[in-house]
Amino acid sequence: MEIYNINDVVPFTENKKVVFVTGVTGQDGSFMVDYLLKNTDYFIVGGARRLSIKNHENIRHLENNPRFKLVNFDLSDAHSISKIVEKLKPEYFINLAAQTFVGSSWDFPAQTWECNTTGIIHILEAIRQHKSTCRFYNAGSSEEYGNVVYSPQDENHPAKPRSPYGASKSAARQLVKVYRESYNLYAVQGLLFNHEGTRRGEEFVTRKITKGVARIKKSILEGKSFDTIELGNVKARRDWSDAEDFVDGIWKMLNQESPNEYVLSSNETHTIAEFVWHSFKAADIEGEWHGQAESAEFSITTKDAIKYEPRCSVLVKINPKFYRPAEVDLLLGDSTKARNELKWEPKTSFEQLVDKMVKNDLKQIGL
Ligand code: NDP
Ligand code: GDR
Repeated sequence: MEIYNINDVVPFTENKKVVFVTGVTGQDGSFMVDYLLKNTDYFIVGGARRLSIKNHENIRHLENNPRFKLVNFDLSDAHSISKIVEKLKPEYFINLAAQTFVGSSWDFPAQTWECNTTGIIHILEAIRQHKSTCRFYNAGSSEEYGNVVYSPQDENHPAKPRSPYGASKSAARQLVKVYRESYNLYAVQGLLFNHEGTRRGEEFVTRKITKGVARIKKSILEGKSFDTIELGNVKARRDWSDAEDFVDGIWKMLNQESPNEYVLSSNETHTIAEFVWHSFKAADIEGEWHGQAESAEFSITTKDAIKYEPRCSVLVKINPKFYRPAEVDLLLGDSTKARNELKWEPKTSFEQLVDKMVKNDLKQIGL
């Protein structure tokens, strides 16, 4: 899909009310664009980086949509962000772009901060200067709770981040609040717990598992041996929901009488080990965990197991290279405030989410 320069996109938006969404090549950004095209009449401009190899998989279906255009956007460039707001004068600016991978944030702490924190200053300044009535959403994260002091975590839980990523989101939340209070901007940062789906990046643990399950299922059906899935800490607990449910919550946050902070979560927590079990189950492969810590393994228990060589009975094993320098052991959200005030609630259960992701990955490899 063509990525326009800002001056070239302006003629498409003349006399139209615009929503500007960033991170549209990613999971949430692409689902947000779909949601807005379906539920509103706005013209949507998506922000994307020009890369040498295009990664437009999640937005390919929007190629010929007359209400959607892509513009060059990078969180690290204050000048271009300012120009985008000045020229588009959007009604809403929804920032879903970020350095999103917690694991990488130890390898690239400064770049993580530049995108996730300094980048937010660039956006807030652009809005303040060029369109102060523009409603701004920034994607916040339960990672800011980190080393939790109580469960479940609500909007009042203190920030105790455990990664450069968590720290960058926590600082951004303070900046959004400061600009909201100093300049009377409608600027909100949601506190979103993990959300997944068919467009989830392949490095995140849920998609890594569901893709691995599909690959193994295919090998089993073809009678071939397969490589075991390798994971890090499978005891960590996460509060997982469906990303498609969350974009509705974000839009509701942006359309209240006054701006406020909200947690979005399923209010359930599950270990990575449970996610593994449910994923294989969704592909009709039954297995069980045995062993402890680095020797833990998940192996086939179905009657079919006897058909395979012993080396093919292990489906998942632990590889310490996936451990993080510091771990967030437990996340469990309390989204009561959003459920009461926004009249929002997730529609997809944990089991339905796992099933949907596995079925999607099976379909992608022709099963
Ligand atoms: P993804 O990793 O799927 O997408 C991230 C997007 O950000 C991609 O489109 C990526 O573009 C873009 N991006 C990265 N760096 C830059 C940059 N310097 N300039 C412009 N664009 C950039 O993330 P999600 O959709 O899962 O997350 C959306 C937001 O929500 C993020 O802020 C994330 O931190 C936050 N969040 C996500 C949660 C989740 O569970 N999914 C939970 C809580 C918060 P490219 O394709 O070019 O790399
Ligand atoms: P998270 O998601 O760090 O919660 O951040 P991720 O899926 O990367 O990790 C979740 C948990 O799984 C453990 N884990 C592994 N993780 C990955 N990626 N790969 C593995 O092999 C593996 N094995 C075990 C991790 O240690 C961790 O405990 C996501 C992102 O979407 C953030 O942008 C967002 O802010 C938070 O969710 C809320």
